[in-house]
Amino acid sequence: MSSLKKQSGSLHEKAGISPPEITNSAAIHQIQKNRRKQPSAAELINGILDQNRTALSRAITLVESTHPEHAEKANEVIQGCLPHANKSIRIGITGVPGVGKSTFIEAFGKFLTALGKKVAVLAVDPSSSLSHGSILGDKTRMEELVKDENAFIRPSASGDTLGGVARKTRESIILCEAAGFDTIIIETVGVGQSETAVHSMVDFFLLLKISGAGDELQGIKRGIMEMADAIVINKADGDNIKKAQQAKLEFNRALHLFPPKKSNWQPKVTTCSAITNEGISEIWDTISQYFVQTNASGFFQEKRKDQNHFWMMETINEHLKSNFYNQPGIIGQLEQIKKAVQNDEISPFAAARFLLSEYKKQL
Ligand SMILES: Nc1nc2c(ncn2[C@@H]2O[C@H](COP(=O)(O)OP(=O)(O)O)[C@@H](O)[C@H]2O)c(=O)[nH]1
Ligand SMILES: [Mg+2]
Repeated sequence: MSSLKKQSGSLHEKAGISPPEITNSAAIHQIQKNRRKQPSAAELINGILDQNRTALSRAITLVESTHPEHAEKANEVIQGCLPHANKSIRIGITGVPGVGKSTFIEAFGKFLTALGKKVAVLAVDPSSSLSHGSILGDKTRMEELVKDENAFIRPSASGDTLGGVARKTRESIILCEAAGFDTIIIETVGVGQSETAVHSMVDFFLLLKISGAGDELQGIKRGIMEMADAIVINKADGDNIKKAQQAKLEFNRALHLFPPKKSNWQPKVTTCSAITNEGISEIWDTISQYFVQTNASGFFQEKRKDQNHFWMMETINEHLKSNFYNQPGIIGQLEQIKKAVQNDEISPFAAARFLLSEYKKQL
């Protein structure tokens, strides 16, 4: 750099030798080389179908990328994997922080790999953008599952809207299935709307609870109870066993008050301990029963079709919404129109119609 050459001082030890460049050209060269080495979509697809975990990880990173350039390649990879997907069962697990989700997934995951299953664990946690995914922080709780060659654990996509995180997770499910994982576990925290998003991408939805101070049903969102195909009362060990049994009775009673599900499945309540493994195999029995029943009735396939339809509509809605709000013509007028609505100068409907017509003009 010429500006540096002109400088004199202690940095110039020998005359005639130019100072090192501020940026290391060797490093740049290496980075460029690596970039060139980025696998093509076809290479990624082949890698995934060969059950290569590096290819799977890379493809998921591509799916999670917000870079517009990556979107096209990600689509190509997903499209190539799609014919090989769909051959798995997808289980959603939710519950408030501290209920034992990660510990449960470690125990349950190990149980499944011991049965010869290939288990992929993904997370939907839009609140984790700062901590880079709850599962990553929890990997210590999944110490053995992380090392298991029949398990694949991926922390949640970070820094996005719930819709964005959910889409990425759905696409990652396809990639994991194409890579030969037959059991997909999606973890989500029991806050916000993320349960609904997860419910609409899994076949079986499991709500994890712990027994509390007596009134078990207090504070539980009715909508979540209605979504659950099983309620599992965790930490049923030591002094907790009796309380857990009591909670089981209460939940069973409450569940019977709900109208029958479209699946005709009567949700089950069980207790377990993710620490002692007590009750883990019974949970798998319940899930297996569910699959036998819903496969026989045709509900299983029907639900997946509905979910595909739902996600197509969701993706369109998300896209249209962000497209609308990001139009320069809308950005410029939105605040002003909002104020006019607040001051009763224009009706909310007329305001909306006006903005939509402004939007159409720009298309
Ligand atoms: N006694 C007991 N403790 C448990 C059980 N499952 C989880 N824990 C403990 O509960 C705490 C929270 O567990 P964690 O898996 O991180 O919960 P998460 O936030 O839902 O993922 C940890 O200290 C676990 O060791 C269980 O079955 N029995
Ligand atoms: Mg956790």
